[in-house]
Formats: sequence, C-alpha cells, structure tokens
Amino acid sequence: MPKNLYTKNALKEAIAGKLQRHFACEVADATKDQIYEACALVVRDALTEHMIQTQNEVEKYGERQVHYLCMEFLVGRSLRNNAYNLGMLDELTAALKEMGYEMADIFEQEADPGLGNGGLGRLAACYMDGMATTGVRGTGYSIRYEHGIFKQKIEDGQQVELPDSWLASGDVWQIPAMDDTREVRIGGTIDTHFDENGKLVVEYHDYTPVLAVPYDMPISGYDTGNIARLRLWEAKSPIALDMKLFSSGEYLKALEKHAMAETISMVLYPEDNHREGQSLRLKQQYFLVSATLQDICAKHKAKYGTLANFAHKHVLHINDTHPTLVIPELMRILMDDNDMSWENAWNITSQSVAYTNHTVMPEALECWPVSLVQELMPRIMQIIHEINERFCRDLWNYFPNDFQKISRLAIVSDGIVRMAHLAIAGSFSINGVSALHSDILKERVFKDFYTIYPAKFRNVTNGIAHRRWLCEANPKLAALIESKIGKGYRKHPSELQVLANYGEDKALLAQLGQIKRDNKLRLAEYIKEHNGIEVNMDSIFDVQVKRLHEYKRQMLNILHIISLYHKLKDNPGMDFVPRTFVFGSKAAPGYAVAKKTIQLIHSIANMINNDPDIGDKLKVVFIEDYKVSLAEMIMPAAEISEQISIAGKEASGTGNMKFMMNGALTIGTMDGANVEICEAVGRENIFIFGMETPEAEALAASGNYEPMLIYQNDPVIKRVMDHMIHGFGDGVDYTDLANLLLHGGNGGPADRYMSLKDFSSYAVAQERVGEMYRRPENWNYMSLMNIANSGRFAADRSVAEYAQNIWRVKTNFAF
Ligand code: Z57
Repeated sequence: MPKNLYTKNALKEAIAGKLQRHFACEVADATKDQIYEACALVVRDALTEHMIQTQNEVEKYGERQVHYLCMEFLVGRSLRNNAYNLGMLDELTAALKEMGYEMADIFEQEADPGLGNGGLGRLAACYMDGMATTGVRGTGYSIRYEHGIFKQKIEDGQQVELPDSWLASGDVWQIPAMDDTREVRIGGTIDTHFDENGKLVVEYHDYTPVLAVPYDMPISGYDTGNIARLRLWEAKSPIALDMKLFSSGEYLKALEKHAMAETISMVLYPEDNHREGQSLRLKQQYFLVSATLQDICAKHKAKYGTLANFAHKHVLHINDTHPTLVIPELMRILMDDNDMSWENAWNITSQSVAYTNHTVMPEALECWPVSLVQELMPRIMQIIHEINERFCRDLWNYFPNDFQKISRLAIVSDGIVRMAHLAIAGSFSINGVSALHSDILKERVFKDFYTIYPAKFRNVTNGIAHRRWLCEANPKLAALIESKIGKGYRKHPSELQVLANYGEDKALLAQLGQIKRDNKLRLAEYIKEHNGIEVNMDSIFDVQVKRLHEYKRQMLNILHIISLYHKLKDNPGMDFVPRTFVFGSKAAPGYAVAKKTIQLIHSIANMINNDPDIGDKLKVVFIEDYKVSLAEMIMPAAEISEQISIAGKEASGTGNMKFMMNGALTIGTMDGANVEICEAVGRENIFIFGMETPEAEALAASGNYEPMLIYQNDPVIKRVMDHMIHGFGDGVDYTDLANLLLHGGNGGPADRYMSLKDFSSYAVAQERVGEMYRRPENWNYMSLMNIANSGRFAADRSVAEYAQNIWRVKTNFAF
C-alpha cells in the first residue's frame, strides 16, 4: 500500500486543493464542516482507487464472492476509521493541527449514519471491516433509508422520537452507480401458461415498477488494498406523471404507484428483536432481495454466459430471516428468466444460500400472511407454495403419518409463511451466534430440523471490529498495549493474550488505571454538559447501554439501584463504594413497557441525584440518543459492563465484547456470549450470577414461578416494589410496571423475565463488585486479564470462521 504518499505536507496540500475546488475557499476561511468534507474527499480518493483495483481483481480471477444481505448496516462514522485503516491517521492529525484544528473536533462534524437498530446491524458493519481486512471478496447489500433510526429526545423523562436525516453530511462516502440501476416489480397479477414449445411463460400485469438505484460505500480494511463494498439501494419511481391523463383517471393511478415506489426506501423500521408485520416492510425486504439478485445474476451472466455455475462463484448470506425471499427470488430468476428446470434451480439455490439466526424470541420470528405475499409478489408466492409442497413430501419420509409434526414444520401452514422454515429448507447452512445460542437452536427451537439436517447446523460466535472499538475508540489504551506487545495484534488479535504475562507489572497496572480515569473524565465532562450532572470520579462507572427490551432486564438493574438507595437512606454514614449508573437506550416507539421503563430511569435518577443524604455516593445518568459514536466514547470509560439478560434469551450480545476489550469487568448471567467471555477470562475475573438456561427454561415452563411469594418473603424486594407502587415523588404512576412484575398483564405471566427471581444473587454479585473495587491493583489486574483474553472476540476471527466453515473462501487470517 502506498502509505508513504500520505505525508503530513502532502495531506495539507491535498486538503487545501479540495477546499479550493469544492468550496472555492482557502484554509483560513473554511468552516469546520468544510474542513471535514475536504478531509473526507482526500481519504475517499485513496479508497476509490483501492475499490477499482479490488473490483478488477475479482473480475480477473473470478474468485468466489460473498454477498451479505442485511436490512441493517450500522456502520458508524467513516473518516477516522478509514484514515486509521489506510495508515494515515497520525499524519492527518498532524496536518490538521498545523492548520489549527483538533482532529476530534473535525470527526464530530460527520453524521453518524443510523441505518440500523442495534446488535444485528452493528454486527453486519463489523463483518464488513473483517472481510475487507482478512481478504474476503465481500459485498454487503442493504437499503439506503432516507431516515435511519430515529433521533431520541428526552422530554420530561419521556422518549420523544424525531426524524433523523443523515444523508446531507453522509453523502461523501457514497458513490452512485447509476449504470447498475435495476427494476423491481411489486404487486399486480401474473398469468402463467406454456407456449407451443412447452416453455413456461409468466406474464406480469398491472404491477408497480420500482427502480433500485445503487450507492456504494467502500469499506476499508486495515493495512490492505482489499475493499469491501456496501451497496445501498435507493427506491425511485420510473413513472413519469402526465397531467394529460388526468381525465381518464390514469393520472391518479400513476400518482399512487409513483408514491408507493418512492416510499420503499423512506424509513428504517425501528423495532429490534420484534416483528412489525407491516406490508411496507415486506416490500422493503423484497426490494432488497430482488435488486441484489438481479445485479449479481446480470454480472455473472455477462462473465460466464450461464448461471449453471452460480453456486460455485457466489454465497448469498442472509443475516436473519429478513432477506429470506432470496430463495424464491433466485428460483424465479433461474426458472422464469433462464429456462432452468425446478430441480436444477433448487440445487443451485439451496447450495448458494447460508442463513444466520440471531434470536430465539418468539415475537421476533418472522411470519407473513400468505395473502399479503400473494398480493405484493404473486409469482414469489407461487414458488413458495411449490417449495412447501416438495418440502412436506420430504417431511413425510422422515416422519411418516405424523401429520401434526409435519404441519408444525411446514413452510406454509394456516395461511402463514414461516420465514425461518423457508430459510432452513432452502439453504446449505444455518448458524447461531454464540455457542449457547447454537445449542439452543439445535436442542429446542429447530430441534426437528436438526434431526433431519444435522450437517447444516453450525456455530459462529459473534465478533467485533477490534480496531474501531479498541485502537480507534481508546487510543491511549492502544498505545499502552503497543508499548508492551507491539502492533501485531492489530492484524492478529489473539496476540493480545501476551498481555497476560504482565499481570505482575505494577507500573503497567497503574497506567491502566490512569487511562481508565482519563476516559472516565471525558465521559464525565460529556455528562456534565448534556445532563448537568456532576459525577464522582472515584465512583464505579457501571454501564448498561443497549436497546431497551424486557428480556435484557434493565428493570433488574433499576430494582437494584432502588435497593441501594434504601440502604443509603437507612445508613447514610455507611462505608459504601460510590457508584455512577449509566444508561443509554432507545425503545421502539410502539413498545409501551420499554418507554415507561425509560421514564422510570428518569424518575429514580431525579430522586437519587437530588437527595442531599446521598450526595455523590450514588448517581444515575441516562444518556440521550445512544448511538455508535456515543458508544465509542462510553465503552472506554466503563468499569462495569451490565450483561444481565435472563439466561437463554440473548443470542450473543456484542456490547459485552466491546466493554471487555476496553477493560471493563462484566457482571452478567450465563447467557449468549457471556458464557464464552467467562470461559476466556476465568470465573475469578467476571461477576456471574443468576439462573442458568436449563433452570430458567424449566421454571418458565412449569408455570410455578410466583413472584408474589418472593415479594412477601424478601423484605428488600418488598420495600423496592412498595416504593415503585407508591411512586418516586414526581407524580408519575408506576403501578403498571409494578403489576407487570407482581401480577402479569396482557395475558402474560407475572415477571415474565424473572427479574425478582434473580434479584438476590444479582445483589450479592454487585456487593462483590464493590468490595473488589476497594483494591485498585487487583481491579486493574482483572481488567488486564479481560483485555488480554478479548482477542477471540475480534470480528476478523468470526469472519475467518465463516470463510472456512460456511463460505468456503480463503482468508489471510491465521487462527
Ligand atoms: C438484533 O439486534 C438481534 C437479533 C435480532 O433477531 C434482531 Br431482529 C435484532 C441481536 C441479538 O439480540 C443479539 O443477541 C446479537 O448479539 C445480535 O443480534 C448480533 O448477532
């Protein structure tokens, strides 16, 4: 890579050149925004050059490619990441300094693209980084939502959603590729018949044409010319509106179709781990799938003249079931547009598709009414019916006469299409995202599918982009690490393990503590500025940042905070290790319990933060509008990472890995990847509590769980619950949430996620946290062990496992 071209002076000159050509201004007169854009343009030039080169190589060598389809890519900001990966961050920082700017200030000008909700979308972005770095020829495909995840405002303690428009300043990184525009057909009717040669003819009538216009984001890898491309499709209407048609009534019809087409890429659905079932969402899914497949197939045919070798050259990876329509859509293209037989088309399709499952939550498993699929994509529904019929015949061979089981496993049943069943039937691989989750899929959720297709099931434990989350987000820690073990871990993250040899290095442990303190200070300043709260720098920074969902149990954290408050009120002079509890979380706009929980956090924060008896021993902070760029500041400042979902529900978690890598200690249940984090660091370097999966599942299934008994027998819990029922002095009524815990509601059982059941063991674990914190050297040692053992959670490792075990493509990553 031609790094040496990017000297400080060359960069200064290039930036000045961009300012002149794009804004007709000189450095001295430029705004920060213009400086940002000029920097971005300079960095982009290097990327596009790499992108062309990568594309040429793919074209030339015809290597097998990975196509990663996902409804969300939460990429985060690009400037710093690309500058780092290209090896020009230091020079750029120096260049800007000489021009009178702080690099960090300039980064802040960039919009944080919110093209995702949470873990799923951020994982996809981390894998793009991993693919680029490990040399996988990969393309991500998604939708260029005009409005990403909403911007969260807190008013009177309540979440208010505002539209987010990220495109204005995010534009720099997207390169339009108009020549690859495709047409997707929505709705209408079809007419199928055989022509005189016995060939199937499918005629489409009255459908709505939607143009899919691609924009490409080059995703850089670290120290490599290989670029992963993120192709974002924008929906446009090809229908020209002609007023002359008004009197014939055609005008209104055209107008309607025009509006429908352009709505498709208007907004990201803000539900995480929950399906919404809106027809617009299904249109979005088909739009993504159809545009992507047409694109891949057209290029493949241009090169090989046939699709017969498609499965050798491509893997279609579907991230969760949202893009499952790739299966019938590829069947359609192969049969209808390329005259292939069903058998040949099915072989190619099912050898090309791989599926990752990300959740076991029943309310997130996608089901679509046959009537809706029929209405929006009639040909696709026909094909799904045929897939289902053939699949059910297969099932009959495995489970003869077991009608019940067959209808339970069918793809179409009771007028519903089950997307996960379609994904399993039509793919060659299905994987979970942590060891525990993959076992649950095999043993419970997809048990019968596992008996039929044992060889299809795999595990790939999630991983995170360690350069973004450690090297870039926590440069001081990275510098300390590099002073001991060198820079090799940037490409070979398992080398972090070498740090474990420094457990006795008192100076290092002290430096680790000092860096944490510096990062805490930066967060404290942010909190002072945005929340007006002065936090105690000697307190434990105890952080829970993630989507708000009952199964993630922010409630358990809250109940415990209330109990600590009671303890301090009873005994203000007690020897107490001070804590700052930090929350950051968005709630789906239609998820009432989640929104009320955000309000509850604000009510207890007001009560506690303003109580003179409490002083700076306890503070509760809610960070508004949690997003990737804020996470990059919060993770390095955390000392305790809250990963407290009820066991068996969090498929993996990835925040848990980011915290660990930045030296926070985990307090958590044996859920998702926490299990593997525990294994990696050892029981003595983590705070594990609560029921494990078998116990939690058995208790839920027994129907014998009675939180009222816990309430009656545990005075600490009783007092907390009574307080909640009584209210926190601001007039807001929380009996609804209290009732949900004690008595259930909406037809559900009481305390469905069993917070009260795990409360006492959580409180004991928290007690231990406080005691451990009294011995800083010990604490820093534990922190070091967490960092040292975090290498296995790098996305490079996950991607290399996908490449080896699922995609069958080469990487340059050494295990
Ligand atoms: C989402 O963020 C996840 C799963 C889903 O099915 C949907 Br929809 C959204 C998350 C899981 O909840 C996490 O446990 C997991 O770490 C993440 O996906 C990435 O695999």
